[in-house]
Amino acid sequence: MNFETLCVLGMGYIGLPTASTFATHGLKVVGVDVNQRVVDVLRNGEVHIQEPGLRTLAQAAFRSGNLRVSERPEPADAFIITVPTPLVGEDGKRADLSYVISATESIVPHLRTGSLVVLESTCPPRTTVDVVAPILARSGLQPGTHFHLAYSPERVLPGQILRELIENARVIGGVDRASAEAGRDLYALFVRGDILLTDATTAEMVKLMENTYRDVNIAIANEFARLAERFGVDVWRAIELANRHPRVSVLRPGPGVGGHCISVDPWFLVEAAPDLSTLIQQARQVNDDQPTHAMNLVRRALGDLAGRRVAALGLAYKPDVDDLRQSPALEVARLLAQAGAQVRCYEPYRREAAPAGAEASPSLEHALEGAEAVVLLVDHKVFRELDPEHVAGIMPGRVAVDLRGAWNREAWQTTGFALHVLGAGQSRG
Ligand code: SAJ
Repeated sequence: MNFETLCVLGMGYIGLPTASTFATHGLKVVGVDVNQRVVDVLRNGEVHIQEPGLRTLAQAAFRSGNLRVSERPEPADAFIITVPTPLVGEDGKRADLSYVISATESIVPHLRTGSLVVLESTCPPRTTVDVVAPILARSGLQPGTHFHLAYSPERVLPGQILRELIENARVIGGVDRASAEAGRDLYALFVRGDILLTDATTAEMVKLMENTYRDVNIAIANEFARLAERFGVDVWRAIELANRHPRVSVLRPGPGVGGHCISVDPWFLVEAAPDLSTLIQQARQVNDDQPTHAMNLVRRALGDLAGRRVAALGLAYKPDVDDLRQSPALEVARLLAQAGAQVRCYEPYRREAAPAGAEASPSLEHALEGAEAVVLLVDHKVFRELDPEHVAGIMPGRVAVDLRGAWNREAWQTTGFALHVLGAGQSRG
């Protein structure tokens, strides 16, 4: 199939890079967002998302004349839906499909015979066939008969989106074979990784399996860390040794799992089939409990938290990003403050950020001033390379807690710090 025009609905973390990449590969693209502020920012040639290389790419796309933004969709050969599917509900664990539904509805008047519609938003299994297809059929055209309909998950890692968008293997699931092939023809414009065709529901499940697999594997690493603390074993060394087995690859323990993907997506499977997903639910529970475990580690290191001055380094959900969504680091800092500690947070990518009850520090030095303990919450590069001598020159206390297994133990200990590392049990011989 040949494509000349494309309409991308949702100019977020995925939609904007996707629209820009198609535009720089020759398609005439309209990027649609219902948020007027987003449209205004983009119309001014700026971007509202922090992602390496994105500003340059988007500006090149605008300059080429191939990318425009609009508040509403327009007729096009293909439509890609990249809107959020947040968790809602009383327990906060149910997928909110309202953005997917309204984006789909907004396409209906513009559908033509031979159009292609691709859903990229992460959704519970069967959303493409049970939710999207019936809405599009209101046009009088039938998916698979008059137009093509497919699901294709994005799989890019925040921080490396532009490269992974092009290089990663791409799964495209059609409601019929012709739909999958039409999707392949579209993404082949820029994807250099393999393009793998399947049906729509399999493609939805693949996405959820990928992130659930990672969540469950991080949960077991976190549980290993707790067990190691009990048995007087250093989990970091134990993992290193276990990973020398040719078929074992244990992930890294830490203060929990955050971000808008891995801590969210497993719930889409749980919601769809709670009776069949006990392991997935348990893993979520382990990872959600991990900030409390981390807070207790700091409590043990200091003896008591009430009134104690703590410097918390990093709030982002993972290293070297500015994203605080569902961040376990933020939660640990909040729990420390709630337990009575006087917490100063320093997040180099978001200097104004601090959870309720804690103070935001504009600099590392400000956070360390007067601190009795320093806690490494996120292993940003600047923190991994922190010189304990420099730290010791500023803070009066000599307690350090490493929740990421990132600091050189000898260096910190020889500087006089009592270093407590998550998962490193005190050896009893
Ligand atoms: N984490 C650990 N230990 C580890 C690895 C990660 O505690 O060994 C924590 C991180 O600190 C972070 C969380 O897990 O809080 C998630 O980070 P991540 O880097 O594993 O993943 P995300 O959420 O940034 O991106 C994931 C990716 N999925 C997989 O690697 C299977 C990405 O490819 C997906 O596109 C993205 O989710 C998404 O949008 O779904």
